This record gives sequence, C-alpha cells and structure tokens, in this order.
Amino acid sequence: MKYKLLKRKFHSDLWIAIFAVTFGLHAVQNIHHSDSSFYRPKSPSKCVYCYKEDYILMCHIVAQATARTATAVRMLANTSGMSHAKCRSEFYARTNNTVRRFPVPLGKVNWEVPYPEYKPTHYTSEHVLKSPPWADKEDLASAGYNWNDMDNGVNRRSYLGQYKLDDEGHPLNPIGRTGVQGRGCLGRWGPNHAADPIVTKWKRDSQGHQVLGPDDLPILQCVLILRGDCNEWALPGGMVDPGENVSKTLQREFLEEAMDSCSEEEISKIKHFFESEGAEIYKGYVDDPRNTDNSWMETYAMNFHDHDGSVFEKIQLQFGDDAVGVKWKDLTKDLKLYASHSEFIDILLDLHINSKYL
Ligand code: RP5
Repeated sequence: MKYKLLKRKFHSDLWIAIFAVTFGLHAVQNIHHSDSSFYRPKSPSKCVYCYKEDYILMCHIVAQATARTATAVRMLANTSGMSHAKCRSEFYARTNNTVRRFPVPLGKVNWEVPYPEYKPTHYTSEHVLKSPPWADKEDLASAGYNWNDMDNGVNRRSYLGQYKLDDEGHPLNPIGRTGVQGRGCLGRWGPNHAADPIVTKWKRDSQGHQVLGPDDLPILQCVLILRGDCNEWALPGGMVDPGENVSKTLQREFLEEAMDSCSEEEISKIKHFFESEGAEIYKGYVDDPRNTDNSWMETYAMNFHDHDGSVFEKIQLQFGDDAVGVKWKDLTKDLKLYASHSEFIDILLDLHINSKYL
C-alpha cells in the first residue's frame, strides 16, 4: 500500500516538475525563431502555450520532450499500475446482473491489505465448466498446469512478472481483489492473452486533403467495432490461440472483426500493411469486466498507421465474427470504450499528436 502511494506521489511530482520546467523556460526564453529551419517541425504549428503562429524554439523543444516523457511515464504506469475499476463493478459481465461481485473498495484491492470480511462470490459460467477447447479444466489437481511458463502452446506467463497462487493452487490476480472467485466466463486460469490491433489514419476530405479539427490539429481516426456481448465500442481485438504468434492474432482478429467477406486482393494488402508497419502501444493487464480473482485479461496492443491513407482508400470496412458494427472513429481524449481501450487511445494520441504537434 505504502509503495503504491509513494509511486502515485512520484508520478504527480514528476508531472509538476515537467510542467514547471516547460512554463519556466517558455517565460525566460521567449525567443521567436520563425526563420530557424533546424528545429522546425515538418508541418507548421502554433505554440501550445502562447498560441502564436511562429515558432518559439525552446518552448517547442521542451513541450515535445514533455509529451514524450508523458508517453513514457504513462506506458510505465500502465504496465505496473493499470486501473482496476471495471472488474470491480457491481455485477459480473454477461450474467444479466444476476451475479453480484463482493464489494471491493479501492483501498482493499491490494492482496497485502487485510480484508477479513472478504467473501468473494464464486462464479464460473456453465459454458466454461463444460471445458470447450479454449478453456482449462476446472479441477486443477489433475490438470498439472505449468504456471508462469509456456504450457503446450498456452502462454501462462504474465506481462506483469511472476503471479502467485492461493492456498488451493489457483493463480491470483496480480493487481488484486475483484469480488469474484473462479474463472467467470474466461477460459484460462491466470492470464488470458489477447491482442489488440489499433489501425489508424488521418481524416481526409473527398479530395484527399487532411481535415483539421477546431484546434487546428489534424484528426486521427481509428477502426472500432461494436461488441455484440455488451454493446460497447472497442478495438477489434481477440484472444491469442494456443501456439499462435501475437502478430498473427493481430492480423487475424482485424480481418475477422472489421473486414469480413473482403476480397483476396484486400486480404493480401492488409497482410502486407500489418507486416510493414506496427508500433507497440501497450502490453500488460487489462481492466476487463470479465476479470476475476483467479482469471484476468492481458493484451498486446499495436498501432498500424496508414500514413498517406492509400491502404484504406478503397477498402470498405465490414463487421464480422462477434462484432455487430464497425466504423472509422475520430479520436479524442474523452472516448468511452470497452475495458482499458480508452487508455490505449490516450497513449496513441500522445504518440501521434501531442509529441509531434504540441
Ligand atoms: C479485452 O478483451 C482485450 O483488450 C481484447 O480487446 C478483448 C479480447 O476478448 P474477446 O474480444 O475475444 O472477447 O480485454
């Protein structure tokens, strides 16, 4: 607990320091270098603090460094201190509000904090108990799973490091309590690995010119699907199959959920695009509403950016698999998306907009 508070304080102090330096330098320097080409960005931009058209050299450099540091800090924070709220909501997902989670206040999430009254609801869905091919066995004693390791093609390692087991040998959620014991509707005990493709392009008009938003910044668009299980917009991600390479999962899920019934030519174009582009955005724990004390989602999110819009120019998106809708969505900081997907979008915006234009 103390460590968590210290970490939070460290992060807030770091932010204050970064902003103090940024504003301080801006005030002291106030140097206009509109004729300096060396530090000029590729496209003209306004100073984010004084809103003047020409370039303020130090201001821009420091602001850019700030945005980059912010992205790095956010990524660091995300892999270690990911939010854990949707998996503490009142009812467990996909149960029609019939399975109520035992309440877990924020201060009682950490397993190290004593919570003697804690009596989590036991829930594993009927479907999972029937042991379909994508699910583990219920009885761990006879299963002999290889925790924290690769296990016959199933990745039982966590991006967060070694996870612990409870007294009965069930993996323990590395972030903490969720109010539900068992696997809920997740197939694997411990980490359930997914992959999330984040396919982006700049918004353009019918003549192919970039469209600017009200703040004069280019608008980043991303492919989102509407999930059939909860009616929430989400990235077109999915589970990594046993033995499957994550890069294959990223491609497969995108084609299945966002480009159903596309032509062979389109498929090979997308495969080439996925193989030649790609920037890691996030890997780690996901605050998924299906998480329990013993089963949780982890993901690898990768950005594939269509720089000049040529890849998707003639491709029509078409939802498929579990999705019931698909669209190109203009990205903003306040988007509400499934699980932790909005947090991935924040990292993405830092990368494409804040660190380049602000
Ligand atoms: C989320 O669940 C992941 O980020 C990924 O988007 C998704 C995978 O689960 P399914 O879409 O296969 O249900 O936690």
